[in-house]
Amino acid sequence: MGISLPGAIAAKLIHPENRVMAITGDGGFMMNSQELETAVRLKLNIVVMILNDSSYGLIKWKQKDRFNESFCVDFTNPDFVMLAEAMHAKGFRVESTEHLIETLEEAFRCEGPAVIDCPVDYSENEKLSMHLREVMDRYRI
Ligand SMILES: Cc1ncc(C[n+]2csc(CCOP(=O)(O)OP(=O)(O)O)c2C)c(N)n1
Repeated sequence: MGISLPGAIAAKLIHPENRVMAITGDGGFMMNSQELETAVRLKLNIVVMILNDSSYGLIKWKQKDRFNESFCVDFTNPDFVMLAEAMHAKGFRVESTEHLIETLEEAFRCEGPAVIDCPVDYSENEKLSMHLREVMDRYRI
């Protein structure tokens, strides 16, 4: 956790000719969000997409899978668009699935770092767990 933004900065410094995008959970982004300042100062054209579920989604998924409930994994987030703009980066919000590609293209056209707030529904993972359990039961794995 926390590596995606600094990792993207390092990748862009080493390969400036390549397009670089960090994909990070909201919890992971908030661990090192101050590094946006580095990306702005170095004028790095990187895109940071934040998968926003206002929780430590992976841990919540595991807790629910094992204990049928979750504990101490939900939190509130800043407005990521406003946070990006306050740090002199560009901020975007994905409003619908259809809107994702055009938002990405616009973010990659920006000068300097761009942050995309992308809401996600982690409950899809619980459906995946149920499906996997059915498959394992069926084949007695
Ligand atoms: C430094 C560090 N602390 C804790 C963990 C354990 N951990 C793995 S995933 C995770 C939650 C990640 O939450 P988030 O970044 O919001 O992503 P999501 O799971 O919601 O997609 C945690 C706490 C870790 N991998 N690294």
